Amino acid sequence: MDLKGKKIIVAGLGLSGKALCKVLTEFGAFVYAYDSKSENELRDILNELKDYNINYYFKEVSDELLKDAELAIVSPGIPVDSDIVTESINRGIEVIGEVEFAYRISKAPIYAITGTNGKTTTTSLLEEIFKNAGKTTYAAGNIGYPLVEAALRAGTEDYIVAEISSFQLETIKEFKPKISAIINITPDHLNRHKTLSNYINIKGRIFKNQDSHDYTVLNYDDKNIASLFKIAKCNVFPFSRTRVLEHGAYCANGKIVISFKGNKYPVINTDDIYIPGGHNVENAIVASSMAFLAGVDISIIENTLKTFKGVEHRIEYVTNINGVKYYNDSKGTNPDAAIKAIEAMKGPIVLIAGGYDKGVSFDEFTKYFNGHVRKLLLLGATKEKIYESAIKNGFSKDDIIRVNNLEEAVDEAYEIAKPGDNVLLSPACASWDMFNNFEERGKLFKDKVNSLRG
Ligand code: UMA
Repeated sequence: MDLKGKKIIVAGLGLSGKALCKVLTEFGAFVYAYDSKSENELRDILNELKDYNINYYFKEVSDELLKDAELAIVSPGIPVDSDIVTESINRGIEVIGEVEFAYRISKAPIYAITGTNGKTTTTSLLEEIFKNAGKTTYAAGNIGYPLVEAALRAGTEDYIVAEISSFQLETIKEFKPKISAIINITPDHLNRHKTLSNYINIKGRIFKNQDSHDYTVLNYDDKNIASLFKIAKCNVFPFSRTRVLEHGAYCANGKIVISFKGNKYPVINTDDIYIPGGHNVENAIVASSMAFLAGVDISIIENTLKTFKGVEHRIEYVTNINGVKYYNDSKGTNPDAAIKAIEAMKGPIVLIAGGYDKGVSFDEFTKYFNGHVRKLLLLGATKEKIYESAIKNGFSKDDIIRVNNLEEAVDEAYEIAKPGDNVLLSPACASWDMFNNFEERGKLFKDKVNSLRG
């Protein structure tokens, strides 16, 4: 891609924007970076980019920023109806997302995974399987390492495993993964995507450019994915946890089995998968299917599933204090993810929940409390919304405590938890009302929990 001497707009100066600025400067482009925040708010990132020749524009989308630009590359967090996107389009400037740009410059094949939950675990698991198969592999995308950086580094013989969000899929055009997968779909990000059916269609964009030579791995049990089976132009490789499939991957008699071209390949006993919980069986089936279709030996897949220890911030065991186990599930950023974390706990739960309001209902989540959650600690923007929903679903108001911040939540949890309890941070919400990201929230939780030992 020849970008030398071209004026390119980079919209958003977070992780993706920072990586784009660096890569584009290396390609010899004239970089015009825009962010709706003020210069002062972005001081740290500007400092990191001080050695790069970049023109900055803050807050307003100006004529000077747009004039003669050939391409605008947007960060995932920028909605498609924002000023920078609409005004660029009005001027005839091509607008693409960071993922699309990464695809255009990548020499390595991209194995792309989306879904509402399980993306990070499945991405890391597939990365590990490919590494164990001897491939130099980069895990990138929504997982926190910008895809554009991986695309710059990876050579033709290497593999990229990309965790892809709905935000990122909105701004792809030619993006064509080697193999794609949709793990599951439940309501999420409806404040941006408005309706569930719009969210489902955006998820389906992951395979829109794949053709009859390619595979997409789709969840056969998920009613929200049913409509996507019909529109895929590529080969669909279905998976099911409940039904035996003639073609696809499934669970039967406690085993994951792959059925392909008339042959059956037993992969692993589900009890031998190191990471616990039914949702991780789903993640394991998806990673196994993608690896199998990529030509990896079953024995390598099996051995990786036996040893892979999971990812940070996803039902991550922190410590045991006085017989109480503490778990960090800061990545539980929607109700369905938090339900899965509750399901995975053995014993009563002191649950810390609440955060940024994405406009989804909490009723399925609070219905699940019965018999699992002993005490509920609420914080953040959705505090009252979850409170109302919990009361409506029969949870006693005597068992709910509202707190002002995460530190206070941990202190309260420490006071009320009894030996045998699990203190679980699984907010069912994004972190953006109180933190920059879920990692920051999870780290603070772990630091605070570990300080209790003292
Ligand atoms: N900004 C604007 N205008 C806007 C909105 C944002 O200028 O209308 C600016 C902000 O002021 C900020 C910058 O854009 O300076 C932030 O961009 P961003 O929100 O795209 O964040 P990045 O740091 O680039 O991180 C993004 C993903 N974040 C989001 O999609 C919100 C990260 O996913 C991803 O790891 C990273 O790209 C990798 O390149 C995180 C996430 O929360 C994990 N994802 C959501 C989720 O998983 O639920 C989708």
